[in-house]
Amino acid sequence: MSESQDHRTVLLLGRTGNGKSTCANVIAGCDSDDPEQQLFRESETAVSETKDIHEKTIRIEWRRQTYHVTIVDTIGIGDTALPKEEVLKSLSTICSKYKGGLSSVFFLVKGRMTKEEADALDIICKVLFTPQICTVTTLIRTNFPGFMMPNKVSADIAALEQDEPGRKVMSMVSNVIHIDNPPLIYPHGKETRAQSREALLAKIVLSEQVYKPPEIAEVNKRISNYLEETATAEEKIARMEAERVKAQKELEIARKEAAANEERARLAREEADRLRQENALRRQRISHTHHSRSGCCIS
Ligand SMILES: Nc1nc2c(ncn2[C@@H]2O[C@H](COP(=O)(O)OP(=O)(O)O)[C@@H](O)[C@H]2O)c(=O)[nH]1
Ligand SMILES: [Mg+2]
Repeated sequence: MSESQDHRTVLLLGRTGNGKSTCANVIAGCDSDDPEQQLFRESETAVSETKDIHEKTIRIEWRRQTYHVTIVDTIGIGDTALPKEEVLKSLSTICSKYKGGLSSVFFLVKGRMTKEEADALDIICKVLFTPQICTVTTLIRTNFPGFMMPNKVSADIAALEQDEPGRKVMSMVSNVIHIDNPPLIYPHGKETRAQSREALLAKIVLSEQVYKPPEIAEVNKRISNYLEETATAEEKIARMEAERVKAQKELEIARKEAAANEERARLAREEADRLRQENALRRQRISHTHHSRSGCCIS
């Protein structure tokens, strides 16, 4: 499907548990806390409910205009270290599925930004896409109850710029949106989600740029190269670790041998002392007997 005047495609990226599926439901205006009724399955556990790519195209009315928004929910990235084979392969299908282009990429982060999250976005931008994707990428700060308060929002942005992962992500996005999508059972959950939705829809609808992903063949080649490079780096780390463990074991063996040698030397010294004392005692006894005998003769 190619982007037309009334069509938008939104890609949601982020770590598992950062609120991608919830955000997808909020964009879609799906107000249900019954998992069976939800368009995208929200999960209370840290286990990813989205193993692959889930998409839904929704008809949305916004300021008296109708839009068709394709919402693309994805597998978690940056959950552990860098995105690995499974994650990259799963996400690579985006390049063939959305050849028409992506109008918005939402990178969801809650709380402190981790190095793994920042690195994961970096790899995705470089390996799957191209740096131009930044022009349509927005950092979405979820779980941010103060999102309607400008001073809280600017304080959060200033805090993000304080450490390396935050700075890295800020250099890869074109803007930041703060939202809060609490569970619907929370007091004011529904109203809070509706306010978040306004901010998200404005961004989606008003986004006029479209990012066209590279050809899938090129992406697959880049994934293979990346996996090869990282495998070599990982092998190097594993080899260094094995060498460190071996050296530590050798040191331990040498230490134990030295301790055993010292113990043997101590026992030998003790034995020598004991023998010396025995000999001295024996000599004393012999001399005593000799003197006694001589004394007997005199009397
Ligand atoms: N309070 C609050 N909870 C959220 C928010 N976004 C998601 N959640 C909760 O966080 C959990 C994980 O959300 P989910 O959308 O499944 O995360 P995903 O793994 O990124 O798809 C769920 O229990 C949601 O109800 C938010 O903005 N505020
Ligand atoms: Mg999910």
